[in-house]
Amino acid sequence: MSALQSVAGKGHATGREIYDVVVVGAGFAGMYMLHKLRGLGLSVRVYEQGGDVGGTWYWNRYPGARCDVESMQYSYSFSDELQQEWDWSERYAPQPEILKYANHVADRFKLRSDIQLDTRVDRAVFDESANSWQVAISDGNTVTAKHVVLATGCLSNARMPDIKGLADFVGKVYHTGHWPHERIDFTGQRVGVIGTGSSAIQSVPIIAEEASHLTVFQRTANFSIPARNAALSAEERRSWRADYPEIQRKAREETRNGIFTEMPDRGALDDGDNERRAKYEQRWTRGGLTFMSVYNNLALDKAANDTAADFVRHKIAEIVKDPHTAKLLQPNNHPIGSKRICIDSDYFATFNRPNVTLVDIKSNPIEAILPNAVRAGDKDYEVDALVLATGFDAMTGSVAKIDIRGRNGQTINQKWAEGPKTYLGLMSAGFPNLFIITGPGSPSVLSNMIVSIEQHVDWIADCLAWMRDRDLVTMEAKKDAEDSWVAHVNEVAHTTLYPQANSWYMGANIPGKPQIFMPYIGGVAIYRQTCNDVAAKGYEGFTMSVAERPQKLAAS
Ligand code: N01
Repeated sequence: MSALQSVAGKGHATGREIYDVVVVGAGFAGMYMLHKLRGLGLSVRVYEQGGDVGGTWYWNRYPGARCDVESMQYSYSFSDELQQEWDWSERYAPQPEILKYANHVADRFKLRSDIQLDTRVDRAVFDESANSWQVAISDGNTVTAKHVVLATGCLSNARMPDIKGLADFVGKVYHTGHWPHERIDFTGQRVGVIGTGSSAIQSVPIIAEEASHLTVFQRTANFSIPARNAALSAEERRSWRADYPEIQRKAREETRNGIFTEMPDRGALDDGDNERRAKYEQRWTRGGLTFMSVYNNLALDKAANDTAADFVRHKIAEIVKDPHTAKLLQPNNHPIGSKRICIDSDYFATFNRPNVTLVDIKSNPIEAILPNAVRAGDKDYEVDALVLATGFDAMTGSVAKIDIRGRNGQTINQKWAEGPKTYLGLMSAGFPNLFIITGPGSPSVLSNMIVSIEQHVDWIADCLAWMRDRDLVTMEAKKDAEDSWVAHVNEVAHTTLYPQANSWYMGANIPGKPQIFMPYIGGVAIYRQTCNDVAAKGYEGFTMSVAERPQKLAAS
């Protein structure tokens, strides 16, 4: 019997359970990980902090929340039956429908029996003598697992801003990333929204329809492209489905961002003004994230990027009637796309409404929140409710919340004090048998998350099967392989315009967080090939050890 098969355990934790794998999180990553590992015959326990499955789509219930990747591409590809039977209703699915899909997957693949909801993983400590993890969970139990997979999500740790007086505000305070489950009715209320990222850009138009007055506090103007959301017809769904295998193969193997679209073969400066404008116009009219893939050098060449940025600034000036407001809404301190580009439905037009005010808190920062107002630039803006659309401690935040201790008691937070260090975004040296799905150092947030999640889950499952076949009990990233990968991630990032923005990709939104470009920007196709090559070479760059023998074998 293999080392992995020799451990078993199911059911509710009683303090004595031993699992092959503990998975942290039951979002899209955790659910698929469970499904794959079950297929290998491993015993798996998934712990989920939320009251149900769905991860980011469980928490982000703010008005207007919907995906910015088209629904037909924001779908699992691992089951043809699932793809054929699920009907998305709109081009960009709204949050309730995505959550319904997550629940459908949980039921269809009978995942729930191995998922323990309302349970936080507080601590995971590697026991070097037993080559296993001791995982302490919020119900008071500690379980043992040979492997731990962090499926904790990249944008899961909602960030409350540190603003003086916030605790004294007498009205309701909501965070977009932690929205209540019941519908919030803003009818007749004066509402303040702080932040103008994707979450605000989606929620502002909806809140404006209900509120008696909406005040939007903007520190940084953002680029946003119209979503052009619409109902999906049966014919559109049919035509996607007919070509699904090829569409998905191309998205996985040929694109940078895991989204199937035309591949640009020209740079922005290769076209004359009129031709370029016509192409931008066509993409603006079509809507969506593919605006940025009209040319192949928008992320690389500032002069090329300026042509796209100018186009969008011009559009904002056309839409927004008040010239002062239009000027404030025009982004001017970062290249377009270097912060996550936003996708909206009538965001800019919302500022033409008489009940909406934009306040520039770049020039006049918020001084304090008063019991019934926001004070900025010596002026008090009275509000009855506050919406904090202030984002997340991205990529590392949900890992950092868990007290993870690897070899010699080193914590992951100590190891990552100067920025996350991983090999391929999958493992961190000194933390054997601990995998991260879509971790820092992998394409993750720069890609269609479903594509990246499936790639990581498949790779991890293949790796565990490979280990089992060889009676290997531990796997760990080698420090030199990790150092080279971290340097590579950084080097590739700096060939692009991305590091020029103070973005959450850089950790710049969290005071004191090291400013390192966290995701891998080389693209999903190259990255997948790299991971496959590593596996084909016997997991090059990783150290493995065999069962019942402390000595290590270099698998490579
Ligand atoms: O968060 P953000 P988000 N005082 O960090 C401001 C994904 N997502 O939740 O830019 C005042 O982008 C901050 O200002 P600044 C998507 O990947 C996807 O909107 O730091 N303002 C900024 O304006 C996205 O990128 C979808 O100057 C403060 C805003 O708050 C990511 O999640 C939908 C402040 C935060 O913007 C995060 O988006 C929603 C302070 N103290 C989200 N602190 C879709 O799929 C922060 N801000 C469509």
